[in-house]
Amino acid sequence: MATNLTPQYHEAEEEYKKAQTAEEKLACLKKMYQLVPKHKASEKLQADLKTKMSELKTEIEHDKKHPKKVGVSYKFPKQGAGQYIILGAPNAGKSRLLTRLTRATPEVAAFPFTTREPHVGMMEWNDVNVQLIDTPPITPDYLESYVSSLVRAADAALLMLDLGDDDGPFAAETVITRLADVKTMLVGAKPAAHEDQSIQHIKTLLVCNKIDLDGAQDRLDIVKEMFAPKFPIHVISAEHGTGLEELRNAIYEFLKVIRVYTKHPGKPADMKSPFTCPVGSTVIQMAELVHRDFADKLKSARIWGTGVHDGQAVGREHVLHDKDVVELHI
Ligand SMILES: Nc1nc2c(ncn2[C@@H]2O[C@H](COP(=O)(O)OP(=O)(O)O)[C@@H](O)[C@H]2O)c(=O)[nH]1
Ligand SMILES: [Mg+2]
Repeated sequence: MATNLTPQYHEAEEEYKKAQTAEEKLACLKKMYQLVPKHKASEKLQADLKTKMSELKTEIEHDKKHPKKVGVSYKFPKQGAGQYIILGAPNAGKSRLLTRLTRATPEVAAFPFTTREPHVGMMEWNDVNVQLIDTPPITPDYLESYVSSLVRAADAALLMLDLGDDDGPFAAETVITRLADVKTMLVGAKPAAHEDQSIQHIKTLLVCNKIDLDGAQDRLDIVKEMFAPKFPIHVISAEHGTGLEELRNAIYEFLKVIRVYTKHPGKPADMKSPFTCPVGSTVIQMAELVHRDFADKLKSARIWGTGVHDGQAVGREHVLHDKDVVELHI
């Protein structure tokens, strides 16, 4: 049955098709509904319009309660043996630490909120690199949403604490609670299993900075009471370089990875750029890192290193050790 729609109705429908937001769409639908001739033949159309209007109202209500996050977002593809995110309150020395451990050049300044966007640098540790990301500060009323996303994506975190400030330990506690509010838990060690899949645990080193300043030692005692043994604690002066080499080692070791060097049959091993894989990785897991196809294609492997004779043939499930040299046969 024809519904004899008016040109005005068709106009409203055109507008509806171009509408961008839920509000605009709803306004157009209301107009269309008014313009539909109210008779038997248009009953189905009237009902359809009503359904669409009610769906849009629900959508608008939902968006009001859960505003879509607008604004910047950053992604840093992982490079090197692992990715750390540097976190902390304003002025804790996050950016200074990045300049000390990498060649990155974020601004360092004696006033808060100098760092407005993340900076990334590669920290050398022997023959591998660890990726460090410096971030804007986290305070009771300031947490960029992309920062929590970066934390959740990282392999580990460095939580910087300012020993030059009486408030330092509490400012660090705030960072922990702010992130916990968004289901991102900084922990000293990842739990073996946990029920709530929406919660992300990030293993974290607590880095107490500015040990060179007056009163830092006393504040460190408070820190230990508050945070030991929850987090591994490292004490440094980013400004003076105290404790930095120990921290560099700890950053690498905390990743719990091993270095594996590859070699081609009949050729010397490539001892310059090892692959890194989690402690406990097997030959087949390492082969997958080298090339996705290798998992299927791998026929055998020979190993030089820990617990094997030089060039010993091993199976796919053989567990690798740090500094093993592996020859993959496909
Ligand atoms: N005395 C002292 N000052 C430091 C140390 N580390 C950083 N600072 C200073 O603290 C201020 C804030 O440092 P910055 O790295 O910009 O902090 P961020 O806001 O956490 O990135 C700057 O003036 C730094 O020079 C340190 O170990 N000792
Ligand atoms: Mg900074």
